[in-house]
Parts: sequence; structure tokens; C-alpha cells
Amino acid sequence: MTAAEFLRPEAWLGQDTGPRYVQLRRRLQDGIERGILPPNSSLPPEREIAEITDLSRVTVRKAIQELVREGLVEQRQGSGSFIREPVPRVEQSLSHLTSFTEDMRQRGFDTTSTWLERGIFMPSADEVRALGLQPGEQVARIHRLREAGGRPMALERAALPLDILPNPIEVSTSLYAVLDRLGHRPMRAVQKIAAVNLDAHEAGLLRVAEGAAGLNIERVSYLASGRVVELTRSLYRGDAYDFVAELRL
Ligand code: 16G
Repeated sequence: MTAAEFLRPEAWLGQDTGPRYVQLRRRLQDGIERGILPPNSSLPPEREIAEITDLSRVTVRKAIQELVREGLVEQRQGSGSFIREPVPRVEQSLSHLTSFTEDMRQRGFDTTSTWLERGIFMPSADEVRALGLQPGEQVARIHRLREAGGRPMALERAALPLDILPNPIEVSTSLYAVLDRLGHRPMRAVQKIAAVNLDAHEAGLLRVAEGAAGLNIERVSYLASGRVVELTRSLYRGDAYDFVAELRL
């Protein structure tokens, strides 16, 4: 079935409740999910959709804008709207302490990092407090854009005491693999999760629209002795992260 055939209004318009732009958005979304509008293909131009559906261009634009906001469609300057490749979703168990590399490997994705900062710094007040640093003590800090299957997933900023990670440059792929080697692999962690809207800089790095939904995850990890190993702030794309929690009576 071609996109034009799929959009013919007799099959769907008016059969559903809600404003017409919502009905069109649902139809387009359905087409994306069913592969009639496959990833990386272009969406028919606004004018063409308006003609096929007999809806106004304002209505069509509104429907497309919703799909852009939801991350299903991407507008490329000068060449129209395209269906985005779905991002791999991280399914993170809330009961297992795993690393990003492990989480992604389990799902069959290779990971890469773009380094934004890696070195030894004077700590911020938050880092002093969370890591229990002494006055004048410095921290190892790594800040990276984390990608899986070639797609940006999260911005992650980790801070560790220097005796836990004396040489941050040593971390080339997995922080937890290095900590494991050093005998400092965390055994327990406490995570705090909050919803945020990504600012222009963050959204640009994560390749989503400014203001898109994100998840701010703060993790404090501990050694078996109870000592704090890391303070990490991860900013995940909202469309890339699922929590899985097992609940028992
Ligand atoms: C995860 C952890 C982060 C940890 C990192 C290590 C969350 C929210 N955070 O991203 O605290 O530093 O894994 O990953 O899951 P790596 O070993 O792949 O560098």
C-alpha cells in the first residue's frame, strides 16, 4: 500500500473522536508503526496530504508538528519531513546494578562515547557533599555523550574520588569495567529520577527538538563497605528509557 492510498480519508476520517488534526496524527502514527511509512522515508509534502485528505494545510501542519514533538518525525531544513529511525529503548531493571555498556550489550547494541570532559578538577559543592571529600581534595570527572547503535541516548556526568579512580583518562569505554579492574566496582546504588525538558544545548547533542522530554537520573553508588564510589547525573532522551520494576507482596 502506498502512503497516498493509506491516507485516503474514507478509511479513517470521522470514524474516530477528537479534532481532525488528532485523527490525522493517529493515522500517520499508525502508518509509521505498520511500516507503510518506513524509517528514513519522507512524509508526503503538506500540500499533498491536504489534497488527499481534504483537510486544510493548517490542520495537516498541526498533525505533523505533533509527530515532530513526539520524536516520530524529523524536519530537515529545505528537504521536508522524514520518518525517524526508532531509538533503541533502554530497559533498566530497578533491582539490578548495571552499567550503560552492559544494559546496551544485553540488547545487542554497541556503545560509543563522545568525550565532553575527562580529567581531574576542583569539586563542586554537590560533589563534596555526595562523595564525602575532604577540604582541598580534587575529583575525577568524566562527562560524555553516550550512544548506542549509533544513536545518541544520554548525556552523562560522573564524579569519583581520586583514590577510587586515580586516572580518569583510563576510562575509554566502560567506567564500571575500569572500576572492576581496580577492585572498586559498586555493589549498591540509590537512584533519583525526575522528568525534565531538554534545553537547546542538551537537545542539540541528543538530536531531539528543544524542549523535548528527558529523564534526569542521579545515581549515587556504594562499595560493599558503604563508601560512596560515584555521583552520576545522566540525562536520557525521554523516548529511549523504560524502567522495569519487579514488585512482590
Ligand atoms: C549507567 C549509570 C551510571 C554509571 C554508568 C557506567 C544509570 C542511570 N547510570 O549509565 O551511574 O556510571 O552506567 O557505565 O544507569 P559504563 O560502565 O558503560 O561506563
